[in-house]
Amino acid sequence: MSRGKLGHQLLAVYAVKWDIFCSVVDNFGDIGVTWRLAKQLVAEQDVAVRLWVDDVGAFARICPAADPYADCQVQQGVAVCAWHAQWPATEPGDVVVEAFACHLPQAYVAAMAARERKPLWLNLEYLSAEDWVAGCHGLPSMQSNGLQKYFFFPGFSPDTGGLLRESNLIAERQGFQADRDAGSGFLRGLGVEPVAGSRLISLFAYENAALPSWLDALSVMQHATQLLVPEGRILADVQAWLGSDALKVGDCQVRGQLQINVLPFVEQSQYDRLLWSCDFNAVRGEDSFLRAQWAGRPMLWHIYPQEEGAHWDKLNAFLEGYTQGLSAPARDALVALWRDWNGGQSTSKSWSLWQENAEELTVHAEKWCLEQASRTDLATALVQFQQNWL
Ligand code: TRH
Repeated sequence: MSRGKLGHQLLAVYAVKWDIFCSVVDNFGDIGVTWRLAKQLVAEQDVAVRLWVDDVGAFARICPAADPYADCQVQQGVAVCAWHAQWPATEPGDVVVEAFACHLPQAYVAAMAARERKPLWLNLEYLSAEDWVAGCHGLPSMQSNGLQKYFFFPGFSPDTGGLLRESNLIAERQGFQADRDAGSGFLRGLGVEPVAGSRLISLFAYENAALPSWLDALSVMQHATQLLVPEGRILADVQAWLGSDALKVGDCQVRGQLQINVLPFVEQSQYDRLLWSCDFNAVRGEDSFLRAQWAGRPMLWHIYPQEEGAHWDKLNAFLEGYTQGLSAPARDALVALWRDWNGGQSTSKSWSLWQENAEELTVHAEKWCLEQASRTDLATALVQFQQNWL
């Protein structure tokens, strides 16, 4: 069925129709965030959503049930449509979300302006803990065509748009973690046999010069570690450290106290479960970074590197908020480890300091999660914004 047709049919029965536009810059963060938002809006807010994505192949990696070649398909109640350069005539939704300042098709903007009742146009920005975010959240951006466009900033403080979090997420995660067999059963389903008594760590990161020092440290620690590495960019570095042949899904290698298992790249909700199953998660980008916080377990963030080192401000701003309430030694250990990891420096000293403060940092991770989860979530905040705008 054609893109427009299926999308329109799905949208026809709902009162409020949303169009979300996603341009995949690279990797999976852009589609990861917009797909979560689209699913949640449909499941919890009773609106119709069309998700336009310019790389359906990237979408199909995080949602393997999807057809990477389909022009339009319905997945979990969301009409997911291929956003081709050749734009078809399309009736715009009531709310239009351009994710991460992607540029909407000109013909679509013209159709928005031609509507009798103009749509609400929102630019959903990247997540940042920087101070200026609260001041910019909700600001209008003047348009010459009579349309109203606003900046919508996710964030960690109550004066921002909040964080993506499904309403039952924390209860579901806590139930999973309280069930002793849930995590091991889940890992077996991925082809990994959990090693009794080992600490479980997941590793999702960009190429990282700090990795060898961390693996060195893990391999000689008193406590055994099982490191779970989904297929991805960091695998080549792991392989180089092992000095092994090309790693593939299902591989398992042991060096001293460290066992490394290579996992498949899994469906997005399964990735959440992987994070819930582990004692410590190394994550990256935006979406896995947030999901590691919802896992309530300590984490290590590999921030997406930006030109001229702009990401350091973002990293420091998050550290400033996240470390509130920690003792000075625990805060210093965490900050040192995150800076070493992101700077590609040896983590041998900072990891050992981190270990000394592991207990406090573990308790703190759950506390931070619950504190953030007490705020209005992003999807609800978007809907409230739209209702107040009417
Ligand atoms: O993939 P990322 O690095 O994404 C990005 C993009 O590079 C983007 O352009 C950039 O601006 C942004 O980071 C900051 O990391 P992220 O955001 O964590 O997205 C990964 C997604 O992949 C997330 O939704 C989780 C999902 N995922 C799975 O679904 N299965 C898996 O097995 C794994 C490892 C991840």
